[in-house]
Amino acid sequence: MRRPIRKVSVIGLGYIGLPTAAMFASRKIEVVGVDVNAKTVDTINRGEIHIIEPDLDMVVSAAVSQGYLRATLDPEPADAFLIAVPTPFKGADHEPDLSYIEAASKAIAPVLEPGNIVILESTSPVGATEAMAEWLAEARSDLKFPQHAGEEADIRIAHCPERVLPGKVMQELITNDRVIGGMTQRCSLTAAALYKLFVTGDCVIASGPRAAEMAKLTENSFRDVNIAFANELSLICDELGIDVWELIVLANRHPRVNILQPGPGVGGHCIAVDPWFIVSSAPALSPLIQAARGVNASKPEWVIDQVKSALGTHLVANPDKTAKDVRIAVYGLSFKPDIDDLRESPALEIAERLCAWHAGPMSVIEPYIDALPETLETAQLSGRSTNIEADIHVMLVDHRDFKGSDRPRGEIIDARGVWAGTPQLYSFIERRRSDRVDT
Ligand code: SAJ
Repeated sequence: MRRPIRKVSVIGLGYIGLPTAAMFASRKIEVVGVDVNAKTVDTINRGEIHIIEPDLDMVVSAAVSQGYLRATLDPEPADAFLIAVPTPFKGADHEPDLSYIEAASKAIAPVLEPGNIVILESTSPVGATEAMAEWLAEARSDLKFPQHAGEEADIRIAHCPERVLPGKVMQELITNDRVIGGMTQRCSLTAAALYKLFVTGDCVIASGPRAAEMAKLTENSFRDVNIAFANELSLICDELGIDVWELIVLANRHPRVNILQPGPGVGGHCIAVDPWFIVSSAPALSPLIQAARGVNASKPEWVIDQVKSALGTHLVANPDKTAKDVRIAVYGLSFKPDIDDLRESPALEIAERLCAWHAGPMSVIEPYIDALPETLETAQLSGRSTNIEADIHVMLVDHRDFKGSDRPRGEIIDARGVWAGTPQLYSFIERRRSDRVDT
């Protein structure tokens, strides 16, 4: 039984759920968002947002004022349920934590009706959609589910992983292709019809949820492994006295080479997490993925060591000074350029560890925040000006505001290549980056 989609319920109103809910609502579909956080629910019902994502505020405000979007703490009946809750890992073995998916499944089970579709959007380890289907079936023995009834099921179930880039979510939600892994063919077709309400990209139907789960994990692991290659090159180049930014520009002139950019480490809530979901499913078969995680996770330590050695060099050259007299300037705290998101940020980790270690004054230049986190309370926030007097300059995030800024005087630790090379090389790098990276 397939019924028309009149009402969509989105469970989890975070970085993925809220933009997705707003997108359906902008297409004049009734959307009810469900979240466990009362403050989030209130904020959205006022037409405001609790996260930063370009253009999201306008779409939410319009959708709420026109009556297409509202938020609630308690699930209610709908035609389609989209689950967009966190899937972190737990413990030293990085085991995936499916407790949020389990809780969301148990929360919606009582309101499910024949003809509904339930779609898992959260990035998940292989097998999570089947686990979700079982939690739902256990809670609703009166309904038929696809793992037992196939196409005769009352409820359709699919995995459709979110794949949007923070900072470009409202655009990529529409234009990106969607991978859809239904538990049956009809589950996939129902999910595809739902996304086609706003997606202009292709809805690509996978053989099932396991392939769709693995596809998403593979995309982020691909990026992690490639960034690790760039980060490893940066260490090798430092040892050999070669400018890694120049090296990458040169090597990328080959038609089949496209090396990504080194940095202070890999941050965010996806790329540093998702590879572990593959590793936990096949630990003995994933040495490359594990090694890449190791390379990227150790990069902050390497940057800190560079700062420590720059401080040593500065003190040798200035024997009248002690560490207390040495001024350090840190450029950028967010996990990647041009956003305010500090969660899982290697730049923030480096700044915090330097702040705890350094006896002298520290400035932080971060145009995207108004106040420093408590962990940096002894540092001074300096807005967006790069005209900072300091003895050691540590470039961590290549925000737009920093690019093209003059190389300051003093010791330089440039983890992003902002002050790298000659002006000609710099503008060439910029051209190549805008062609190839993060687009
Ligand atoms: N980074 C580098 N060098 C690079 C590119 C990125 O060091 O050349 C760093 C960034 O600075 C950042 C981290 O990697 O710290 C991750 O940034 P990102 O822009 O690569 O990715 P995310 O985490 O913002 O979003 C990723 C995207 N995945 C892919 O591009 C394959 C996005 O499409 C996913 O939807 C998202 O993960 C997710 O939610 O899974």
